[in-house]
Amino acid sequence: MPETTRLLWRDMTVFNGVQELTEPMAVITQGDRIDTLCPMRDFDTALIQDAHDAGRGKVMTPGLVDCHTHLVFGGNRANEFERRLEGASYAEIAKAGGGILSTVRATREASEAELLELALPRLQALIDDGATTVEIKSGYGLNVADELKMLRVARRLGERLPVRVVTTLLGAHALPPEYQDASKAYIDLVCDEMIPAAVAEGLADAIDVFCEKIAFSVAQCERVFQAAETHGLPIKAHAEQLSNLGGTAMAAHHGALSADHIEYLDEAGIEAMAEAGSVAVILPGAFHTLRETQLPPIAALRETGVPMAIATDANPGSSPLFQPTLMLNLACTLFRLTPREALAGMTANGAQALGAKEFGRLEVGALADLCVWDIQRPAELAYAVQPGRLRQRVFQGVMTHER
Ligand code: DI6
Ligand code: FE
Repeated sequence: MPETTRLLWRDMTVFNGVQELTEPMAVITQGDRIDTLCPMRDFDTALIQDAHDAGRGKVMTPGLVDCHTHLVFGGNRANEFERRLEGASYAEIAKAGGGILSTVRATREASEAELLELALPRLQALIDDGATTVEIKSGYGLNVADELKMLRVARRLGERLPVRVVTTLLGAHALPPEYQDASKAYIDLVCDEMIPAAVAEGLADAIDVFCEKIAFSVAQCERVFQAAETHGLPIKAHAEQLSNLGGTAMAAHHGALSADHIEYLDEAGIEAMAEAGSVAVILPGAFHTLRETQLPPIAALRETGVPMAIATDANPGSSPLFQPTLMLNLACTLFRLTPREALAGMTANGAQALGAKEFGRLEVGALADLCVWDIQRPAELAYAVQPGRLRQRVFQGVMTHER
């Protein structure tokens, strides 16, 4: 088969990123785009001309979009996992210099080449489970050189594997030890040096912050957003994960693409998100791993019409889970999303959380990122946790996986 070609599927059950289409469909890709998406009863056999017959009668979805990950890191935190089993909390471990800071030490020690080798199998795991777009954050370097090192690794990952990598600078993730009691000076560093340096090298597609008692205040995060705005970069926030500080509302007022976690989000925050058109990125893997009990306000988000995305939050501490379809299941079982909402959360709404319109949906003209699954109905993807159901994966019109 040529690199990109004309691929044809018939009698497909299609989840288009928003909903399951009611009729069996024909789908044709041409080059890197979706060329035809039509009900079988309108299918014209002339369309078969020159097309490679890629199969029929299966479930097709957009390629999955994992819009929130921390895939690049050194070391692991199995020891903290064990400590939490003995009763220590995530916040306690963080305050005692573990948590994010323990990964910072390991990440600073690792070279760019080492970090790349460590991250490749993690990214491959996401790809093997259907991801075609993966956002990767920095945030374990916490100085200019090491944050840029992480972002360079993220860019290289996207060159090494057939996946779209979107990068986010998360300099304001935690206060590094050398800035103890000098958080203002650290925020100055993020705003005045880190962001400009990342921009100069073209390494950041967006800017993120961790707005939390164990991280940075609303006012500090707002300064970071102002610096991002100066450089024309979109923003997003880890907010309302462990407490309600109001970071989400502030981020929404600055036009944030998304607010992520948001277990403790209140009415005012939801209203602000609705007004700004921000996406609520919910992260059931972190909720599960940390055994949180405060549920994100799903019903209110749904009623207010705030789009919900779902992501792995894949990271060494709060979500060492590298399986996108597991998140579909957890979003339904833990957060009571419907399978349709969960799937939209990892396709169209995941793309929206990245400010993207060209992927995450199956529609004519969209990029041909798609997955064909060995199941009967789209809901099965959320219902069962069962690796190995990915039959075909197409990235930008190229078949990268077929079995
Ligand atoms: N919230 C998270 O879930 C990740 N970062 C953040 O601000 C966790 C990062 C870690 O524990 O290493
Ligand atoms: Fe995160």
